[in-house]
Amino acid sequence: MATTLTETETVAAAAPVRMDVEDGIAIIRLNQPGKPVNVISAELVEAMHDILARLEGGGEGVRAAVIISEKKGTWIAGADIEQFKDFRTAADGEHASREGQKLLTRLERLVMPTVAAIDGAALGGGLETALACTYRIATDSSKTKLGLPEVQLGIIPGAGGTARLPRLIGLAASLDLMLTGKQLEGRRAKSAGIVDEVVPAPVLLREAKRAALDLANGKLKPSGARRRGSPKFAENLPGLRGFILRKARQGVMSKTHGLYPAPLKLLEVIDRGLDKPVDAALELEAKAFGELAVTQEARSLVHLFFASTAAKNSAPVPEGTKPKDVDHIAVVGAGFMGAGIATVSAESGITVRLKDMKHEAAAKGLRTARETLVKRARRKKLKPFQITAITDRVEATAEYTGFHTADVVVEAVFEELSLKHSVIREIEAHIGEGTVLGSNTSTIPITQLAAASSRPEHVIGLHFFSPVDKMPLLEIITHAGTADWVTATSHAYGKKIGKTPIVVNDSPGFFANRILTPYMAEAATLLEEGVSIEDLDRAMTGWGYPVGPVTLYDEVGLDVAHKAGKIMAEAFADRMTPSTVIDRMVADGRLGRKNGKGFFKYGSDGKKTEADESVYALIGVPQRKSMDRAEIQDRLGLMMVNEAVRTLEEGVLHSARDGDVGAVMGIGFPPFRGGPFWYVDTVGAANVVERLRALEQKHGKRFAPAKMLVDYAADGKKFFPEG
Ligand code: 3H9
Repeated sequence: MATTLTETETVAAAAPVRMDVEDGIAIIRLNQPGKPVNVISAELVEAMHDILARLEGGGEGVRAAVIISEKKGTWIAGADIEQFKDFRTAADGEHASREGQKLLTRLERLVMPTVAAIDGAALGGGLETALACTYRIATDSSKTKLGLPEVQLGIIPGAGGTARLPRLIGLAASLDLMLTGKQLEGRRAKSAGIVDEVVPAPVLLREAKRAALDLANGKLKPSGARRRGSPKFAENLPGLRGFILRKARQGVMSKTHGLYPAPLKLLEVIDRGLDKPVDAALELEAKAFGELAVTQEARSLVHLFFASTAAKNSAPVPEGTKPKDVDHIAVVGAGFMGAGIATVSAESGITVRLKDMKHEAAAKGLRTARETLVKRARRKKLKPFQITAITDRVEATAEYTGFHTADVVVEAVFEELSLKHSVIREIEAHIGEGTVLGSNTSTIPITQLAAASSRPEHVIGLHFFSPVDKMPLLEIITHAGTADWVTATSHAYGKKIGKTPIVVNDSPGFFANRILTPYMAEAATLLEEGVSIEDLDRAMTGWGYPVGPVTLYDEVGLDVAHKAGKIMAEAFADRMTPSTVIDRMVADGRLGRKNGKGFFKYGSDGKKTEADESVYALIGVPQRKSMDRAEIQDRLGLMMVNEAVRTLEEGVLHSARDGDVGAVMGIGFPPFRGGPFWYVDTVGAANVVERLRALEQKHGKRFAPAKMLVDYAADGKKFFPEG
């Protein structure tokens, strides 16, 4: 039965934390007023200290405590990232880290057992709070995610995570989590040894109270104590720890080229702290946290966090526009993209009709979708019946049956205007009045597609990126006649399937391909000038792109790049007219990785082996020429940045924020640079204009700075004046 300790024990309803005592157990309930999620803010820290002081006071019959959240979908989402923007010096960040550590050390040292009852996200400082508890129970809800994603914000865990996680689950397993920012659902967290039990959400509190009592009665042992003999002990063998750390460092360097300080610092902190008492390890952690929190890399990544969250949470439609619920969709075209769209939709609880012209093609798409779904579900450690429930959501068909109930239909047929026109007409004969008709095109203007439609206001572009289950961006393209509810519904659909949607206005190449094309065209020009394939790729991975432009040509397919390049050149001849390099490659039957013949050679397993030297003769370059890496980086990097600014100037983009999100999530613009607009703010518009002018003088008009850039430089303006 619930009894109230004293009047003061129950903190006022508006407080971020409330404590009630039920059957000798303190139930600490988190619910920050006015915030969408619980975050470790100064007020939460203060309120938790008050509660800990009461518990330390003893008496009152409290034998154990349970920490639970009253916010749907989150336990604790970590430190309040908003406060990072106020850090001016490393000392500010270090102070914040020490405050977090102090609170959690106090929690850890309570004489009574504590149980973290986790339903929803326990990320960063959230998981660190759970690690300071004696015992952890998570729910099996898909919203429950545990992880330390700090490196994705350019920092490291700062509230004890670097010290406590390796001591709980071992070095290799914790590095895997901390270096990747991976988030684990309940069952995977249990296999990893992070949580002790997984239960269904409705019984969480009951089970947490039971565990708390059992711990208090000595019937249950605290976490960690039962894990002796686990693989982490082998990690103390001489040489093994050094080997794990060296391997991890190599992995970081090959992925990041040393451009991200946080993962390297993380390895250093863990290496130096692992043999020390926890207090000394925390000292190292706080110092490193402070240093990292004020780096340009961290500021850019924090910018991206808020930019992408805002893009996800707001569509550019008049206030009050209601999106339709999206529970059932149909996809026309069961190829690689169509199957991918079906996969991510089914995974998010949507039922899908996957249609192709022939039964065999539809069945093949269905197989692809189901195989991917099973793989992903197994990784999440879902039970067989849950996997079946997901895969059963996709059905294949060669007819238009079931389309009349679809909330959204996505056509993902071959990229050809006349084909898409006839498919749009066919679809329209089978759908209801309230169905959104989305086209997964990457190049064809939506206005042209809508021209074939009897209800153009329903037509919208839904540009997915390949591979659909991995790429986080959905570029939504409206034409002048798209209805607001269609935009709102498409945005809501994108969010529901876990994508970050940006909405842009129709224009050749939309946003992502528009800024990619001149970058790729310039790469071809550099090849023609004699720069080697390797130098080009290395220069751009060295600037922070995940792959270089020449590799990208081969990956995308030279025929595809060729076709897209021609369409773009028609619209923007002054700066996107491609060199003859790609023409010659295609004429020689080189399509890239898909036919094992491109700028690179490929082994029988389809893996890239080395640059194909015979390409140089083919493209008419007898002699290689070495070029300063910074010059290559400027020619390519600024080409993209300049084009991005033009799209904002022309109103293709609704905001610089969307441009940063689209460039990073859609085409791999280096996240630590924050996106093209954030990059301009970082180095200054005047600096970018000056560099573009120098390139213009040397290489011609295609480098002429966008008017908006020139204006910003003249006025000293920023795209993000609030920082
Ligand atoms: C850290 O913990 C450092 C420590 O180690 C050391 C400390 C000393 N702060 O994403 P949503 C806002 S670093 C501030 O749409 P969902 C978000 O901006 C932190 N605000 O919901 C949005 O605002 P708005 C490590 C935050 O259900 C609203 O909440 N933690 C924070 O799709 C809803 O967000 C992370 O990196 C925050 N920590 O997903 C986790 N979190 O409504 C970051 C959210 O104005 N957060 N907001 O647009 C997430 O990954 C997701 O938000 C989460 C919820 C999974 C929690």
